[in-house]
Amino acid sequence: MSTEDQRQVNYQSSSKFTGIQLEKPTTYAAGLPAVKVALQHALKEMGVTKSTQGLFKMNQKNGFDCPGCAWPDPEERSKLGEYCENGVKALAEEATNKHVDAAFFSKHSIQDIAQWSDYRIGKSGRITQPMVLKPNQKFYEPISWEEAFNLIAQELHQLAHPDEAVFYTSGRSSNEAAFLYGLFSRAFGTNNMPDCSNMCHESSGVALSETLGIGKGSVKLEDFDEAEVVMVIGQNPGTNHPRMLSALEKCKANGGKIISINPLVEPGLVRFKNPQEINGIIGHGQSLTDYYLQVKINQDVSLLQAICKKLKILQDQRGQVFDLEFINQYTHGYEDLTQHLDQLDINELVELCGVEEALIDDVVDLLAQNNKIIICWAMGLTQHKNGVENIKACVNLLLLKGSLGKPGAGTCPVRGHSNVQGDRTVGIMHYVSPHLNKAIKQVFNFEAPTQTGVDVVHSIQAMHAGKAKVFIALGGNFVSAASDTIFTAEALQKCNLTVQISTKLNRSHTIAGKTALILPTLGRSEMDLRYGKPRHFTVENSMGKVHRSKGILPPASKQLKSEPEIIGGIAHTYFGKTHPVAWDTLSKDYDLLREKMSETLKGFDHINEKSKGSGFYLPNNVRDLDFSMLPHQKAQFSICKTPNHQLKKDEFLLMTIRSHDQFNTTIYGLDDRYRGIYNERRVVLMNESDMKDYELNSLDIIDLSSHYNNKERKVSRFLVVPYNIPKGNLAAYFPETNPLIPIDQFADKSHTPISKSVIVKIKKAAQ
Ligand SMILES: Nc1nc2c(c(=O)[nH]1)N[C@H]1C(S)=C(S)[C@@H](COP(=O)(O)OP(=O)(O)OC[C@H]3O[C@@H](n4cnc5c(=O)[nH]c(N)nc54)[C@H](O)[C@@H]3O)O[C@H]1N2
Ligand SMILES: Nc1nc2c(c(=O)[nH]1)N[C@H]1C(S)=C(S)[C@@H](COP(=O)(O)OP(=O)(O)OC[C@H]3O[C@@H](n4cnc5c(=O)[nH]c(N)nc54)[C@H](O)[C@@H]3O)O[C@H]1N2
Ligand code: SF4
Ligand SMILES: [Mo]
Repeated sequence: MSTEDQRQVNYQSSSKFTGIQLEKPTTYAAGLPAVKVALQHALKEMGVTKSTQGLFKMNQKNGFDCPGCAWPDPEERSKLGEYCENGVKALAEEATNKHVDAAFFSKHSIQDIAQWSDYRIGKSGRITQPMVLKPNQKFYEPISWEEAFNLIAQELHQLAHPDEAVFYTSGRSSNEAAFLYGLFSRAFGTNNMPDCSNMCHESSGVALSETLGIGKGSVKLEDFDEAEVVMVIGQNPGTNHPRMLSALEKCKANGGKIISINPLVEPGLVRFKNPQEINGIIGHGQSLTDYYLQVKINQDVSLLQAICKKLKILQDQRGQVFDLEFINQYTHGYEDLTQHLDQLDINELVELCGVEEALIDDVVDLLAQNNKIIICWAMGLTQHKNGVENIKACVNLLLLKGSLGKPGAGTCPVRGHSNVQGDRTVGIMHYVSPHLNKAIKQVFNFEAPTQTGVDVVHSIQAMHAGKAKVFIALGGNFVSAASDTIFTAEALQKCNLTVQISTKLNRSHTIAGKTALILPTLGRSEMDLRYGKPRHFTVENSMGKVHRSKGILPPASKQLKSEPEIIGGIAHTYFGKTHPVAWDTLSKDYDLLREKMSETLKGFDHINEKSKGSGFYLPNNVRDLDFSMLPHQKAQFSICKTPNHQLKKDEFLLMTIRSHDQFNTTIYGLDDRYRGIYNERRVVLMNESDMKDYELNSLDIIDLSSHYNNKERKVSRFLVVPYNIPKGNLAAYFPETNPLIPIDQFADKSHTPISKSVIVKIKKAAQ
């Protein structure tokens, strides 16, 4: 039997239904149900002692950073616990008592595991020892760390060129691990460092760099206390950044107003019952959104243009609407933008975005009167063909209002993974940073490569074409997270070697290269000991603050290594003792590693000292209104193209989103509680009038297909759920629908897959 036959596995989640129940969407987020569900998850996965220990230290100054999202911690931490329901789920998932060991792998072949749902795969538990899948084998076997490092070094030595290796990073790695990993990739000779942010906030990074000179947001958490208006665009914080609701609550209490822009009315944006306060649990909670604009998928630019055009009309009539002083002093391109706004047809914009004009007028009045404005956004803006322009349209509005570089105002791209921003700061990127290369030469005495590397989509294409042959992943679940699942799986299977440095079992462990390794690592919450003493590392939150994190729970197994130790082990074995970088020492002595980081990276000086307590902010030019690094030494207005999807009669725009019970490809449970969908993930949310047109009833079974460049991609058997979503739009969960997203459909400039606007057709299936 050939390798291909032996290794034939399922690339997708199981298509079995799990017993759906529908209820009305809830009218608020959190409250008592959130506390109940969080406790259930904690006790089920970790037991009483570990739950108590873990939750007591999560997000506390002397504890560990929540492994969930990147939302920052307030200066004063709540004594009732500084975490949310989904933070508890993230911890429970990581600190689970369930383990995947050699006995597990000898019982289940990769074909067996691949038949399971993502939920079942993930719930198998923590991986406890290094495992290898040898060529033509179906079962992983134990391997020693030394043998594993030798195997990797051997495969890397065999490559004809360093660009035949790919070093992927997911955003949960510490600054220390990511720095060392980036250093190794560069010492090895390649910038092939695709990163989960390529699928995530890359569009934000590109747009903000081009317009404001820094790829990060400008606001601090305290700015929410002072903001007069907060706009939440393309983001579902009730599920994905739950403690952001406390910041919105506080903003409201101080008289601020909230505008939400989203095709779905997300309950978490409507009302919040703060579970950290008694009133939140027993009372009615705080209403959040004042103006809910139910925009059509990918029509945010039309809506923002309509808003800016109407503001411009008011400015022309009565002045005092735009901050002309700010515009004169700090911006470039105002004339071009206003000319462009004048040319746009307001009726067309209103029609395209699908929002009632009277509501737009109310929002315009509010924005005209205030200038402390924060705009928050996430995947609803970044994951489109025009993802970069979506964000530039937000920046235009902030620049017109002078809402940057002052308290209560600014940009707030809300990051996903808990250290995705830090990973980029410390050097995980596929493009060349001349400054970093120069610093590496000075500090480590080697020449870093000057050739641009591949990002996620281009690394997949390179592996598929046989141009890249070794794939190493520092965390993540590449096959399920990337677009075009089948193509991505084929790409990985063509590799000579795939290496997954992981905490938990996931689908990517079943999609193996000719040889595959699983290298198990410590999680955030676990004690990282050296000579019996606990070590800490550092992370950066969504607002650019770097602070310490120290795990306190007993590790899932004695055989686990920390991420820096694994990277150091690979590098030391590959380079030997004579290399200018002391890989072995650096990977074990984090203080020394941090000293090297402070010599190499901007803003990291004295990091060992400064990261204590609540940490320190990295430099941010927007906060200082310094745009000297931009071509005109000023912040840049942008002309954005109005999106106009010319859909055929039988086509829909599909957005692939998260349910309340998942963290990316990790499925915590089967309920999307706020949206009222229980015990099922294979659903498509659909407008009732579209259902009528297609003669579909609630819970009818449909197949979905996409047709790009004459290729049909298909996913089968999804249940129709009637939902309040604009006509012509659909929503379904990721990663089940990733096979529909073509590998070559991504955002201009940022290359982020178009996960939120996939053109699809639907077809009724056998019931
Ligand atoms: N519990 C939990 N927390 C998480 C994650 C998780 O999976 N689970 N993932 C983490 C990661 S990596 C990330 S990046 C973030 C993701 O956080 P989000 O971006 O909030 O996640 P999504 O579910 O992708 O939701 C996107 C939102 O955008 C809306 N949307 C879709 N298309 C459009 C559009 O065209 N215009 C507008 N205005 N809105 C649109 C959707 O209706 C949805 O409300 O969350 C992080 N936190
Ligand atoms: N269709 C569609 N696709 C999407 C998205 C979408 O909205 N729609 N969102 C995209 C986004 S925003 C993102 S960020 C990507 C996410 O892409 P990834 O980051 O690749 O995926 P995750 O599901 O977060 O990875 C989970 C795995 O990481 C491992 N892990 C967890 N913690 C640790 C740790 O501390 N160390 C190590 N080494 N491993 C760990 C575990 O083994 C776990 O199974 O997916 C993208 N894909
Ligand atoms: S908001 Fe994010 S970081 Fe904070 S506890 Fe919840 S999941 Fe963790
Ligand atoms: Mo993300």
